Amino acid sequence: MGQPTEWWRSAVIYQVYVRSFADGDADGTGDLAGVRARLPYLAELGVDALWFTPWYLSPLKDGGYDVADYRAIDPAFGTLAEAEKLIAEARELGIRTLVDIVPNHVSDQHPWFRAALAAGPGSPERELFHFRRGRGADGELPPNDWPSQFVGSTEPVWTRLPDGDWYLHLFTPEQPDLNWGHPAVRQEHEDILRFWFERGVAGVRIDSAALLAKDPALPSLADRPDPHPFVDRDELHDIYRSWRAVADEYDGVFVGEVWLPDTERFARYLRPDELHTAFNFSFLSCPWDAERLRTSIDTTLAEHAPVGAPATWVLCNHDVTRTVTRYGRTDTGFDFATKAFGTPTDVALGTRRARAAALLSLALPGTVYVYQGEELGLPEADIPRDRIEDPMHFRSGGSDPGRDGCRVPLPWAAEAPHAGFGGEPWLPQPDGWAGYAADLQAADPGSMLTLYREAIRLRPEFGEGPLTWLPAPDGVLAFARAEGVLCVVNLADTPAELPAHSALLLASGPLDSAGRLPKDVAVWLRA
Ligand code: TEU
Repeated sequence: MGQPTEWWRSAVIYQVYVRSFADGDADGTGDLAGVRARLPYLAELGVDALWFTPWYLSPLKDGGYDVADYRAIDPAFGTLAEAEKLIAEARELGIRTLVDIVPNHVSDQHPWFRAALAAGPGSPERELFHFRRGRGADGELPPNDWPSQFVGSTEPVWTRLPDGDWYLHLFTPEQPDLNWGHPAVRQEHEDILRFWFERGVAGVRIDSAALLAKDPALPSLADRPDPHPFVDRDELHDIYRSWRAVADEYDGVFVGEVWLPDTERFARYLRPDELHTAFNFSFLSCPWDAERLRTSIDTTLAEHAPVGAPATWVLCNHDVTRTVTRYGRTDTGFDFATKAFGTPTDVALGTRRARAAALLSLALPGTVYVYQGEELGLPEADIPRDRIEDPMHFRSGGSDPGRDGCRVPLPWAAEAPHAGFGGEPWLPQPDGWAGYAADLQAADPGSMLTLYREAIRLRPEFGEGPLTWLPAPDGVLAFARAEGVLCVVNLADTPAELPAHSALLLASGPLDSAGRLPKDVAVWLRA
């Protein structure tokens, strides 16, 4: 027998967007009390860990990705003592906790930024950020031409202060970028990591992980600087090596939010002394197409193998269009650049495909992420324009619908007010939302929730072994894992014969009358 496998190499990790998960005090905002009350639900779902999007003190200008104090819980969500209880209670149920660290920027209400504003141009306080004089005769032009990292945003990444200095913010003006060339910034983040590891968290998700390091000259992109002045810079690897040393003291793990098209560059973050894992956005963005999915799976496995890191499989998160809606469209891929209001979708078709995609992703070797509500098959909600809060919408000049449609408070109980979420939800729940309620689905053997529960329960049958593709007709994905368990997904127009098997373990939908696998259905079989 070899060493027991490290838990994070084959885990199911559930993403909790606290604000919309469950509202314990009925004020319309989800909170830690709500999560604690629902821990039995999460245990029954069978997940190994929870990733909490930022729960720290924040003005919530970007859903908490604008942190004012990393060592305090936002009062809307609860207290630090409650977070500690939650971490301990989850652990008693066998569920680990990951927190979300946002190292690229802080809130403009963070004490460091307030001090920098007060201290004025040229002060040491301003060296913790990127303050510069502007271009032009009177410094009236921004220091460079960098584009916003909210894709589709037409807004500048520089804001000018009355004292004439400009400051850099790759996201909103309320999220000033930190200067990672400054030793105090590095020291502070290592302390923050320790603070949370000391409180029992098992891991950390790293927000915008490939963006923090900047070329100190802040050159304009028009001058074609090489390397890129703020994406994927080599200095990052040194930062993550020192973070890894901290994590290793606590057996902690990292998952990086690394959006990089270059697979070789991506894999560099996963070297043995850097991040344990990173999100697989190629799989998330991939259209519902057999060849494209197969290529994405093969590329993913091939890029991870040399560095010995497990792959992750992600279908959605708090930034992207919900799977059920996306898979029901003509264009089933995800791309920030093509998001638009009113894109038609066939939710029944999308749901059928999302069920098959759940079985596909849960059969693959590596770690799977489930975003809250994915297990309920929630569609993307249409948010009335006057209720949209997401800055991505406003910074696109109103053309991008933003990300609120995947952040609507969850339906828990069909008969309760606000579908059992709690108080009047901070984002409106669309008509019919109660029909997706967890209590209805728990009692329905054909529901998405039941499918997820069964799939997560059966997933260990696949073991830890590698994936082997089996011969299959065009449009059919069929693979075996070393333990002799098979996954077959039919994306072709015609029904497919099942390979020889001794048992059918799970199916995302019924087989046809001849026992064949219909279009957009997946099965797990024992060989
Ligand atoms: O998202 C990061 C993000 O939006 C960018 O990495 C972007 O996706 C990329 O540049 C596209 O090419 C994270 C959070 O998940 C998101 O909710 C926050 O709004 C954002 O960071 C800012 O903290």
